[in-house]
Amino acid sequence: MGYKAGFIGLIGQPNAGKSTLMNFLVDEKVSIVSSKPQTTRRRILGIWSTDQGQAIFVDAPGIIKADKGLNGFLAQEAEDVIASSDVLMAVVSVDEEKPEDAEKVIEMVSKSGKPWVGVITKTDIVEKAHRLMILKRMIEDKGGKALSISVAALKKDKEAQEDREAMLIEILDLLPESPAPLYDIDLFTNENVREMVTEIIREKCFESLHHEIPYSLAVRILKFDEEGPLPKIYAEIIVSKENHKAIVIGKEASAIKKIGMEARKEIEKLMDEKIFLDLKVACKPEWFENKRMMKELGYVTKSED
Ligand SMILES: Nc1nc2c(ncn2[C@@H]2O[C@H](COP(=O)(O)OP(=O)(O)OP(=O)(O)O)[C@@H](O)[C@H]2O)c(=O)[nH]1
Ligand SMILES: [Mg+2]
Repeated sequence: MGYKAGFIGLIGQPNAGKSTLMNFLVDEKVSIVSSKPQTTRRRILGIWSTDQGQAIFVDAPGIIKADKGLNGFLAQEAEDVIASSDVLMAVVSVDEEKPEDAEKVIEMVSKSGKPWVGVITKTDIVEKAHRLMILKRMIEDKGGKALSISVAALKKDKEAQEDREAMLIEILDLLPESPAPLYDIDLFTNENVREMVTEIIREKCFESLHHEIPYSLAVRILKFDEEGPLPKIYAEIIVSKENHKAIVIGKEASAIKKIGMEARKEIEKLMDEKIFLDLKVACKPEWFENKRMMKELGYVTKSED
């Protein structure tokens, strides 16, 4: 087998475990994860390189139907990932609310005409274990190979590592031949530190805030000052309604302090040094209806770029 390289799109319903799976496969925290659906907002690349080839995973937002605003962007982004990948992974969870939703994903991926595999996630949820066989059959009925991943996606034991390697080799085999790697083999993502910091802050907001707030919130870096021994990062949490500001800040600033502390710890891990993080909250009414704001926040599809 010659050297292989290409893009593998992860396609699934919101919350199916796509980002968790990609992080597990590339063995790095590249894409943010939360217990709420619609966490991932734009494609994030996770890169795995070996002597035999390079697998570039494309984590996409979950499949949703919408044509405008932020949701319209999410729907378009997932579609673009299907169109631009070499290989697809239909990611279906045993924990899906409606099993028909898994079928929709499998149908969509199999209809693409591209090589694909089905990956069944969350198989550690014992009360849903009976779904494993149903999903496996759904995948095989559409001509796909069914792979499953348990809590493996969250664990680092030997068995999980073996599952991981087996899955990677299976995927590499489906990729096109390539004369050379497509990205530097030392990279595990194409995201820069600034983008990763923005996403880490957004992840902490997703877990700490409830109802509609995380869905109408965005984060941007105002200043990234790397001079001196303690890098200083000034970021802004953008909400769409004035009354959301007080909620994000919390009583005696308790909510924003918690978000800031959790984000700082993770950013320090990423940058491998102590940092100073300053978070502000600003209201930009209906920012997701504003093309310029959407572009500034990175929510712009390739075709609009
Ligand atoms: N029990 C269990 N939970 C999992 C597993 N994989 C992911 N999860 C959890 O499922 C939730 C959603 O995971 P994500 O990886 O964010 O899902 P996603 O498909 O990327 O979601 P969106 O970005 O919103 O489309 C998180 O709370 C994860 O911790 C698994 O194998 N077992
Ligand atoms: Mg995700």
